[in-house]
Amino acid sequence: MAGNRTFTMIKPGAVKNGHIGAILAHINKGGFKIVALKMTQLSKQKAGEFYAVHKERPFYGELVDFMSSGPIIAAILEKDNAVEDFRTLIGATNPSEAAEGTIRALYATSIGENAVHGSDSDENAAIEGNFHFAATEMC
Ligand code: 3AN
Repeated sequence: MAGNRTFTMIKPGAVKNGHIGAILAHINKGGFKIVALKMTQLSKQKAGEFYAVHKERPFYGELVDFMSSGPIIAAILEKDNAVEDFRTLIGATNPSEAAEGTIRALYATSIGENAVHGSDSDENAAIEGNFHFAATEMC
């Protein structure tokens, strides 16, 4: 159903720092149901494709290098108003501007290494979910 799913990644920094369990618990406590989940590592090429929309931005190379630097957790989440509510749960892109108690305020170390990704529209949530998961991997 449109509007009730979003896509997230727990980024390499948060995985490396041991925050997978705490972040998944935070997501569940926020009312999201996990309907697809995997641990994987993006190649540079795949990370570049995922963030192609940012190709012209000055941080693109750094972003691709970071996102392919170690394992990530990819997940599809379900809740009414999923995209907007998840962006509220994770907080602002820059952790120094993220509201208290949000995932980025708690677990991000910088604007580049900001703990989690959250889709910015229903359309991108579907594209990003399909980028990482086959239909048989989604419940
Ligand atoms: P969000 O992830 O909050 O939607 P976007 O789409 O503007 O933010 O940026 C995508 C990713 O690019 C961010 N999650 C972050 O990792 C990285 N990024 C954004 N702005 C910067 C920046 N000024 N310097 C370094 N990395 C950045």
